[in-house]
Amino acid sequence: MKLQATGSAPAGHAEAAIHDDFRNAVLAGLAARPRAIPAKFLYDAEGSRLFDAITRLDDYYPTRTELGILEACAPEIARLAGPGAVLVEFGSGSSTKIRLLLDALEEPAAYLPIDISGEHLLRACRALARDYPALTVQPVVGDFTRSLSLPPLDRGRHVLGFFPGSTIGNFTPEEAGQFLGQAALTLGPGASFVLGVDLVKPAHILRAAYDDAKGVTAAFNLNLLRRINRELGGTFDLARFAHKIVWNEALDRIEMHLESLADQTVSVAGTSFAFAAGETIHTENSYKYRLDAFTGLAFSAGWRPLAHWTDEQALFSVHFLRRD
Ligand code: SAH
Ligand code: AVI
Repeated sequence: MKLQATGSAPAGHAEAAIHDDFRNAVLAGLAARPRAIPAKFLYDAEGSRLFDAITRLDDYYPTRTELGILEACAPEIARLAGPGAVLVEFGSGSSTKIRLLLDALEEPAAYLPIDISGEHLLRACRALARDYPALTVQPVVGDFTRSLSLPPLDRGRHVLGFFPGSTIGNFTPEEAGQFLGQAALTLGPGASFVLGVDLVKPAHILRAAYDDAKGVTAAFNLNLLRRINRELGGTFDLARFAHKIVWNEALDRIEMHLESLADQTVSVAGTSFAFAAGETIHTENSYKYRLDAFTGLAFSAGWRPLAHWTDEQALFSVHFLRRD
């Protein structure tokens, strides 16, 4: 097993930085109008577990659809990437999808998964290192929207970035463009980048996926309040907030909110926040793209779109980009 404890910063240091960022974002986000907390904070250990449960729901089409596309296009990705590649994954979660690429690629050299959910990341990497004993696995606990110190990439090898799950859809298009530009710098000249991007589709499919019949997405959203209570001394009563989704057709995005069910006052880290009944905290955007809009965005950020694949119903897409 070659699981290397890396990231130039020790994991404890990264966790402390994430905690400070969480505190500042929650206090600022609850004071703002409209109230909003960045979606990256949905992922503590329990949030990652609940997200995994979402991916197994019949209502949540993105995971199984993307896995189907990746299974079909993995040989082509392997051909485009060539042998001995170094893989860098953004928001790797349980590191499930990377297995399809690892199985198809010729002698991948190393795997650097980056995730903000540290405990979950390290557990996933232990399992992966057991199953791929020849692979060097170097987990990096951190926030990929901040400047990250990655272990040095072997520039003699082809670098292949991987950003599946349509996590890029949790950025605004402007932020997505900035992320793609930054990733081009991080991955370096000649690098390739494989991304999963969810597509615009009829509203009823989206509503079922983000307000599933079993209530798992509701639990995922409400877990943010439980995290605030535990980590920031919050006093949220989870029974007095409800999961709410909005399909914002003008902006092609699903919004997740937590709606106050009553007039109430909540305290976080010693600061009080008054909520009126019906007022919401905006907790996530999930943008859906049209194919040409996404390839245009990637091109503007310095990437050449070389190929893309979709499923038969055009629910989801996988893109292969290259930079000069
Ligand atoms: N790639 C997996 C998981 C997607 S869920 C899949 O396709 O199924 C989104 C993942 O990105 C979570 O594991 C979450 O912890 C991570 N994540 C979200 N925002 C992040 C950020 N700013 N920095 C690092 N990781 C982040
Ligand atoms: C990780 N991300 C792309 C998921 C999505 O679909 O936007 C997170 C999620 N939110 C609710 N369900 C799943």
